[in-house]
Amino acid sequence: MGLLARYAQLLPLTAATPMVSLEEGNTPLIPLPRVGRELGVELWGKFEGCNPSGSFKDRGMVLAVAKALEAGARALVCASTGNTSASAAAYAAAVGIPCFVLLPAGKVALGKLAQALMYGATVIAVKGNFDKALELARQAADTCGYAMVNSVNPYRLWGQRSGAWEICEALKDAPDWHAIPVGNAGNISAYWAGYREYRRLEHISRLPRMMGFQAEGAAPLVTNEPCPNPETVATAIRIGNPVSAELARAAVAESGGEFNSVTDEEILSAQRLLAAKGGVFAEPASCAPLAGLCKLKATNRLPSGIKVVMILTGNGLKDPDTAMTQVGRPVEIGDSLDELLAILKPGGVS
Ligand code: AN7
Repeated sequence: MGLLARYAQLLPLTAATPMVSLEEGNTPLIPLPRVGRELGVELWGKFEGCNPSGSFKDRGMVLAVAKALEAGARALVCASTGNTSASAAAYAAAVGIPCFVLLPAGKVALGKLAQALMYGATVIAVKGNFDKALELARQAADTCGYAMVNSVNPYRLWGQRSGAWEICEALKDAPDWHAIPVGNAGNISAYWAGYREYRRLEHISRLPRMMGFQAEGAAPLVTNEPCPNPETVATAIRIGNPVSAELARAAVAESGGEFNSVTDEEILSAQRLLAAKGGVFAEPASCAPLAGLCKLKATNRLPSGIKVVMILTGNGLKDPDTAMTQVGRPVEIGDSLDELLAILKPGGVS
């Protein structure tokens, strides 16, 4: 069952809202005992890479597209660092309306670009960063009367609250820490709203600390000023002027959380750790929280024994280029058993 049906009572649906669905949501909350042991905490990863377009964006997009159809929209427009465009293009294809996506030229991971093109969106590469593309997309949506499906669209964040509801249902309460990557700052705000709502409904007994992690080269919420030229290997969060900055600051302040930044090197090393000791392949942006936890642990700022949920926002398969820069090549052999056995014996290959 998709999110609109599953959470109909908690979402702003009317009799006229079409029940759009790609069977999004209901993603696994994966225990990560080997990684957790290293950090001295009880650790889970909410693997949003299992959504139909491979990222958390589907949670909000399904509602935004349903409401756009309800309002009679003829086309969708968005700017994106990649995942929003893949999600918008997927739902546009499923419901049969055109989709226009604006991407920062040359700065979108290959898998995401392939998705938007395969789903049939019109893909427009803008000479400029995401923040510039977003400004253009907003103006274009206004001018053409098309539905704007970036997170400035309130239905996006509303749908994304569902991630918090699922975590609370799985753990029977909120975790101690909620660790999440922050780019345009919508998701952290949506999760906080979701947790607060479940607390108000008395489905949970407490609220988590909201721990937001940014890449050092694109960390406006850590430095407290817009970053004019954001740069990071985690292209999904290469954003200098977050639209939901105020909501995100409130979430962190009200929850007693923090914003922290991590270097690209720390992000990539966390990506390998998560894959090699967790069995979960998440894209670089999604690994900023784990990089941050490692750093907090190293500086004695990670309380031991707490329950930590990381939001693994996107699938690692979206950015094979970045992954391949970090790993070795396959071991090549001829076709003989001897060559194979030389490799298979313990210690045969480093
Ligand atoms: C994998 O697709 O902004 O803080 O245009 O793709 O809610 O922006 C993506 C953001 C984290 C940051 N992880 O979430 C876009 C876009 C992944 C992402 C974020 C994004 P927000």
